[in-house]
Amino acid sequence: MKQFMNFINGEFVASGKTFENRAPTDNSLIGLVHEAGAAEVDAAVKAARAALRGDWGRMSAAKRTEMLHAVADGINRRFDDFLQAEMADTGKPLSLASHIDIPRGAANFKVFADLVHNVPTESFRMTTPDGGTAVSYGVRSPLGVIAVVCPWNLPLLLMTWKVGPALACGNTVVVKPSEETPATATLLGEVMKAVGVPDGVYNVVHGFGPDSAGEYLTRHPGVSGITFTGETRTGEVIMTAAARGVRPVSFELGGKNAGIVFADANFEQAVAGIARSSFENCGQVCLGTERVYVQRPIFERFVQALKARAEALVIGPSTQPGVGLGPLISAEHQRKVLSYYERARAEGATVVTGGGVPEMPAALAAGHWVQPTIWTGLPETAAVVREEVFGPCCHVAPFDTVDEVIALANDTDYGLCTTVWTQDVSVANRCGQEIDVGLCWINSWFLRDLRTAFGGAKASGIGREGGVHSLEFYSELRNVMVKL
Ligand code: NAD
Ligand code: 6OD
Repeated sequence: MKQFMNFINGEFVASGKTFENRAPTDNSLIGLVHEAGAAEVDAAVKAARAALRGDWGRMSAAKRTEMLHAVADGINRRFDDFLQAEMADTGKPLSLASHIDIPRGAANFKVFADLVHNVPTESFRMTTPDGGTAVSYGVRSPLGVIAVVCPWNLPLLLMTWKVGPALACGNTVVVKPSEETPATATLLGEVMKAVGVPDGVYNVVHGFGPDSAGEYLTRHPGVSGITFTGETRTGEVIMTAAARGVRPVSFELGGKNAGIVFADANFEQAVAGIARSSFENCGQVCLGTERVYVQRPIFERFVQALKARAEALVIGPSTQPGVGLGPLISAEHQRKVLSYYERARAEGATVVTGGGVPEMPAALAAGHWVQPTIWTGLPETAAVVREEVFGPCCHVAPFDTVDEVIALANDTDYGLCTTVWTQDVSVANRCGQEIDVGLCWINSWFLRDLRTAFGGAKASGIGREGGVHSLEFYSELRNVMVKL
């Protein structure tokens, strides 16, 4: 039986308490996860703190960069192991995991390792009151021990997106992967060890949130800062924990993102783009589109074309040829998504396609499958138009004017992202500047440049990561004033 152990101070550590890790595809048992209790979390934080004072703390920035490149190369060397582990834990299609999750998992180390060398700090020269001169300059130092609390939808990508810059800035980390997806964070421990990252720099504690590793870690006084990706209401709880000791937080939270298609858009590209943003990763992407607004002249045609795309998606396990839609992560999440499917119907939706569970072969019947689903005809007050479902579904509504659609897009507590499809540069830029989100994609979706700011407005997050913004969170900027 496969065992997913905690990784503390360079060693894999068992605990007296385990829980099952099951495959979303068929509910088969993948292995047992060793849940970290308060003692294991304390040991991990202490190891991380000690490492700050050890070889890692004394390491030159150049050597650290070399080491993080070696970590990326180590992931790439074991690409297939990471791929298999991610596919087993999530059930996502091989095409997705092999093109996005694992390559980005490696790239996150290289990009930030290189970036730290290319970001300047400020320097000022001034005349002092006695007529002399002083020069001041900034230096960045690590924040300390960073708690990295992760979700299950893009496990390696989202974890390394934070671990990469945290380590590049000289911090040490304690990672709490989602209880649903323990595998790739554990595997990364093996890579860290193999390439010689000093013990205690990268630690992993497994478990749940409340009364488990997540709570013990975020409450631990030895943690200097918390970076979290997950649900908005979990963010609220973690923020309370962070208040003790006034620890900084960086939060990437939920969304209810609008996709907007103007009548002048390249029709085929817009349909393909919205199909991707609504259904990719079985709709379990925080950046996904669950509210689609289409300009009236092309509304009916668009709905029919999106329906055709949804119905053409091959539903199945990761390695089945041509598969485009995997299962949801868990039975609990499947129940949640199906309850929204029910609610949409009860609130009067026209179900354009989907709305239930697909028929699957007997071997996969215990998996957490749902049909890609499109609704029309709901008021803006309907639950599936207001609340994050996190499933392969969207509501499509018509609109007439730019003012109207910007107001519709902004009528939400969330503010993560939007995807806008138009050929009109002025309209595109109005949307980019007037929709209250952290990220606006024009004629594209999930197109990433890791040097740019990433994060959400309103209830979708606190702070920005990416490029220099990551360095700002993961380091303390000190000012040194020299009287000459
Ligand atoms: P979640 O909030 O349930 O869990 C995320 C992590 O927090 C898990 O590791 C969990 O164990 C831990 N956790 C839960 N309660 C905790 C507590 N009280 N204290 C400490 N840790 C706790 O989220 P999820 O279901 O894993 O992920 C889906 C959610 O994440 C969606 O809302 C999605 O929009 C969001 N998300 C946002 C982004 C983004 O970039 N904005 C990216 C991915 C996912
Ligand atoms: O691409 C990224 O860096 C990122 N943070 C993606 C988030 C996806 C959410 O599900």
